[in-house]
Amino acid sequence: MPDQSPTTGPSQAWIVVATYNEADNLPTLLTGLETLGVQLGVCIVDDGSPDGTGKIADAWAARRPETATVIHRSGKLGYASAHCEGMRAVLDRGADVVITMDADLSHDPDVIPVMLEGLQDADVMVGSRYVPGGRTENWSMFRVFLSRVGGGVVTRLLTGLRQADCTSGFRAYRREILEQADPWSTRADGYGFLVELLFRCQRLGARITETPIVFADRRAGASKLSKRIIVESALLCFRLFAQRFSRPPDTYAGGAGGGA
Ligand SMILES: Nc1nc2c(ncn2[C@@H]2O[C@H](COP(=O)(O)OP(=O)(O)OP(=O)(O)O)[C@@H](O)[C@H]2O)c(=O)[nH]1
Ligand SMILES: [Mg+2]
Repeated sequence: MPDQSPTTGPSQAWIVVATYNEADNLPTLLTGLETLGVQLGVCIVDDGSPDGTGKIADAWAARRPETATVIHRSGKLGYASAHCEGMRAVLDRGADVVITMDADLSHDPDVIPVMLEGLQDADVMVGSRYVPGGRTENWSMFRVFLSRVGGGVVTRLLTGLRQADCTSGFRAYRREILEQADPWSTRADGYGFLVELLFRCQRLGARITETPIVFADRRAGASKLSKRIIVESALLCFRLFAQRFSRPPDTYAGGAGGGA
């Protein structure tokens, strides 16, 4: 049932943060969001983290009932479905902009005002590690290779995506494009979800802009990236390749770009 509590007021930008065992990181992230000086709603989707992340989120949100909400799920149900639930919840609360970011401090909240500004002329803003000014810090050679070749070159070749960073989870979407791209119908579980969502936005003709980010590797907690998620993402790219030629591009009334 949709949450009927009050919303954030005129700006109506909500952040969706998926968390699983981020107790060492979440307090720092929340402080960073609070000190931004931008009015934002925050929705945390926690999957019953054994380390107590959900309790930290509850205590923080209890002090801000109008601008924070926590969704508790019964167990680790996946990155993609956590984002889908969070997106649904904040749209139900009236969000006109939805921002997604990770809780592990890899995404710097200071980029959020830049993204909001960018949405004046775009439907989707991607926090990009691979445009001038962007970079990754302290990543292993394997992660750089996987991200730049698998998530970059190969993904772009197969899907027709035009962005330098197709797998960044730090993004801002206008409400209308998100609703039309329908993230809730994707089958991906891991970061393939991000590729599929961007693919749909591009096919809809959305204006997609990248802004540079410095992506710091997590210092605390464990990565949830698994072999299964990597394989899933690779297979998904082939499915999207087939879709490019088997289905006509959708169109988005608010967009100005072309299909994939
Ligand atoms: N609710 C929920 N959150 C998740 C799940 N898997 C990952 N997350 C969160 O999603 C965000 C990204 O996950 P990460 O583990 O950082 O994955 P990654 O960024 O690909 O990998 P590393 O940065 O190397 O750790 C973090 O905030 C995680 O806590 C999940 O199954 N459920
Ligand atoms: Mg991470």
